[in-house]
Amino acid sequence: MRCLLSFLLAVCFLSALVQSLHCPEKSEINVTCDKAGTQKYTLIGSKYYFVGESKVNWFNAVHICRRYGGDLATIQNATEMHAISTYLISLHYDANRWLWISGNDLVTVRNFHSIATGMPLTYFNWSAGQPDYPNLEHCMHLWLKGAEFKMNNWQCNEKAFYLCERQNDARCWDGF
Ligand SMILES: [Ca+2]
Repeated sequence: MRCLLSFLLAVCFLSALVQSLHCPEKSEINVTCDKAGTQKYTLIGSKYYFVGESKVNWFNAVHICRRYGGDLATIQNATEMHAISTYLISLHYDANRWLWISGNDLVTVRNFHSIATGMPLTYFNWSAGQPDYPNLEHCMHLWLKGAEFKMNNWQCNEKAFYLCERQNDARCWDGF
């Protein structure tokens, strides 16, 4: 009897171990923050995002994303850009659906940084002729141009929808 119990415990332990090693990513997660309620994020490519359904200026979009455990999206490479564009098109988002993202050159004109990471942006997918109006348009958004969503700079106090990305809980750590 004791042997059988030990055997069963061992099986349980091993199956739990295997399960923890094989951890399939969920297609959606629910994030709950204090007083802000629960926000559903959807896996798009390798990150979780949600699209804001209200039109707000860029500064307010920064606040709203953070309130729900996210940041305005920082698109870091062509793979992420393509995944987001494909997803937005699958939702039938059209050329009227402009979405704020994290890039801005509010500090130094033409030196775009992410408000989420504080780092200079290294990937851009500007639409033709962008960025323009260097002293007027300091905040970045996505818009549908032709067959895909691309980047534009626009006036930060204008109102648009927004794309939030789940915050990385382990963004920084002690290295000393
Ligand atoms: Ca522009």
